[in-house]
Amino acid sequence: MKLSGRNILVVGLARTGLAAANFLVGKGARVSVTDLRTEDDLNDRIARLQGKVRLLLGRHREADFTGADLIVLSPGVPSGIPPLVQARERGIPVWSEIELACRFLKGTLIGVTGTNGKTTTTTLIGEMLAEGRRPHVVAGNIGVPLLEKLGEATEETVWVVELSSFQLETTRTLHCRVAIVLNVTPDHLDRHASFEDYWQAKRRILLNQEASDFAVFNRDEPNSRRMADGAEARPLFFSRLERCAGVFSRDGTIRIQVDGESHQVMERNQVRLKGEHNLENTLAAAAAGFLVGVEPEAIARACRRFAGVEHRLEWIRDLEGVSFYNDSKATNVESAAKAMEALEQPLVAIMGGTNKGSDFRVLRPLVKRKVRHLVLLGEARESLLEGLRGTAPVSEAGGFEEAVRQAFVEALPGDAVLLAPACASFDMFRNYEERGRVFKDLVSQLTGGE
Ligand code: UMA
Repeated sequence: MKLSGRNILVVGLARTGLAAANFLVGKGARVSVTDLRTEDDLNDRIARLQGKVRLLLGRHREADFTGADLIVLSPGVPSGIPPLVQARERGIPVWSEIELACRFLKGTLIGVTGTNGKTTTTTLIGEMLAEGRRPHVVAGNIGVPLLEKLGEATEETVWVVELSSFQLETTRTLHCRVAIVLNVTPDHLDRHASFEDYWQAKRRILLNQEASDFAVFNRDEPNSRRMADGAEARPLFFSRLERCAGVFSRDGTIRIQVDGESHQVMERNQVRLKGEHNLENTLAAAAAGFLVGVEPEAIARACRRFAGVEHRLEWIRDLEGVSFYNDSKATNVESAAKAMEALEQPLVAIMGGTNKGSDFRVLRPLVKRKVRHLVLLGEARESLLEGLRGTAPVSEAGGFEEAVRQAFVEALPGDAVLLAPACASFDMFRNYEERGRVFKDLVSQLTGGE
């Protein structure tokens, strides 16, 4: 599609919208941006717009949508809002920023999706490519819009792109050389009509793949595994439980087995990341690295070195024998459970935020087994209280400062205080990153003797 002179509406002016608007201006399009937030709220973003952009702020007007030749949607904007429905009914294409980028992308694409572990896996693949001295770009849902990075790529570039269901929903021409589906468990059910709908959105990562491409699934997780049925690409698997065609961990060793090639990559206990879920992420990353030609030695070096990413089981400090961990990225029940499982110590868990339609009762056995004390806060406080009643002693906090103080008071030497909200952050923060940073600051300020 020729963009020059076209009337293009960008919906949402945060990271994605800003990158999309600037890219489109550069292509000579006539760009408008609409956002529910007002000019005052968006000052810093507006200042970073390069060139002439029409601002339609404070609300979404149907006429702005139906008058466009193309709409580029930020992932945080639900694709079912009425003006978008109207526009679609009139045949106006609605694209994600990923879709727009795919049309200009040079190089090899590794796509990573799944409910949990995407960012860790994406980052680790990047580390493997760095160890293998391959030119690469890490982008996508990880926080870096693809469009921002297009200029850096050549035919040699390997793109490692984290893809969310929201991004995949409005993507059509994506073509991954290697597609990875880590796991699919209930999440974002406030946005997707049903779990099946969410699963179908995730499955779009396989779009346009051919028999010479690869699709990598989690053999140990049924919703990922069943995606292999009907995949056009070569299906491969990763497993921490059994031997399989792909990458697996057995007898304390991580191995690759593809097309009769067999490599012993490393000892399992040399992987620096903690937790079984991170072993899965490591195996998936190793599969991707290997399939684009990174040597097993380079894969192993990256796994020995990689200490994880911010806001995922991030150790902050020890104080009076209590360890503090930030897992602000645990925005759903499943990821909160994984964080709790990964730590060996008894836990004081801080939970709460915006509920995304989760059923907290599934956490009951785990909380009962691992959590000494629960500190609840935010909008989801009541639902959490209801869902976890009787599993552990509970205190409620009015805000994060109080929550951190209460958690420290309740913790005994040898315990870990873990922020694993199982909720989104939007009731109190702009995003999970901000929540994590506030938590870390508060923890750093604790002085002991409390
Ligand atoms: N807005 C509207 N109309 C609406 C709703 C929102 O105008 O109906 C506006 C808001 O006022 C705001 C803007 O849209 O100004 C927000 O857009 P956005 O939420 O898409 O924000 P971005 O900064 O562009 O971030 C998005 C992803 N956000 C979401 O998917 C919610 C980021 O993923 C991603 O890193 C970034 O693009 C770059 O690709 C974050 C995330 O939470 C990390 N992702 C979810 C997850 O991982 O679970 C999917």
